[in-house]
Amino acid sequence: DTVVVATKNAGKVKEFAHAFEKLGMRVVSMFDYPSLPDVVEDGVTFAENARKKAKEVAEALGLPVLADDSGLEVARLGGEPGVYSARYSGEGATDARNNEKLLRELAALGDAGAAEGLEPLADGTKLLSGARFVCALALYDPAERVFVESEGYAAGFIMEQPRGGGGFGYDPLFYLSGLGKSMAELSTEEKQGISHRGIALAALLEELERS
Ligand code: ITT
Repeated sequence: DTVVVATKNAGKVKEFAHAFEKLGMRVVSMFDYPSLPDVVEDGVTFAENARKKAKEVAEALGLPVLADDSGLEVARLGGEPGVYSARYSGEGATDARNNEKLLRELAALGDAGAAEGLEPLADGTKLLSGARFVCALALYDPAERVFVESEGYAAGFIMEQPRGGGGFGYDPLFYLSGLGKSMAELSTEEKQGISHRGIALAALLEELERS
């Protein structure tokens, strides 16, 4: 009834804890194992990094471990920051600095090459680019030496100004046109229903039920 998640991201911990609580399970994270060394995330894909995190931590603990590698792909930036989303603003990166850097990079493009269909919102807020969140999940069982993997995506737009106080990371800048809200304006429960992480987790649980 305990799931080990190989993450040191408090936002992810909160979302996994919420999801697994509904299944009667408790989540422990790398905050509970402070002496484990950080996994070097040098993969070129989300899936590769998720597998690496799950396997290294699972082998160190001798337990099945779930890992999440995720990020934001911005169309007008050619898919950046992608796998570099956590450290986009460099040494000492924080969510706030990463968001500032994202707005700076998009502002530097000016209106040139702006994607079509980016009408401002009703209050005049400009949309700067199409974007999507990606989440790759990997569950590794060190006894069986098998992976179960899944991916999830959430499509939206980058707004010129942040909105909402929920979520984490790039959520305040990520506008969901279907809901007319930013990802940071959703409750944890609502975010779970539509997010890259919620979708990837549902797929992983389905896969586990089949196997
Ligand atoms: P762990 O590796 O310890 O899990 P991390 O923050 O380094 O934590 P990643 O390497 O997967 O995790 O980087 C993910 C980054 O992508 C994260 O720091 C956010 O900036 C962004 N991100 C991922 N999921 C997000 C979400 O649901 N909402 C907003 N931003 C998200």
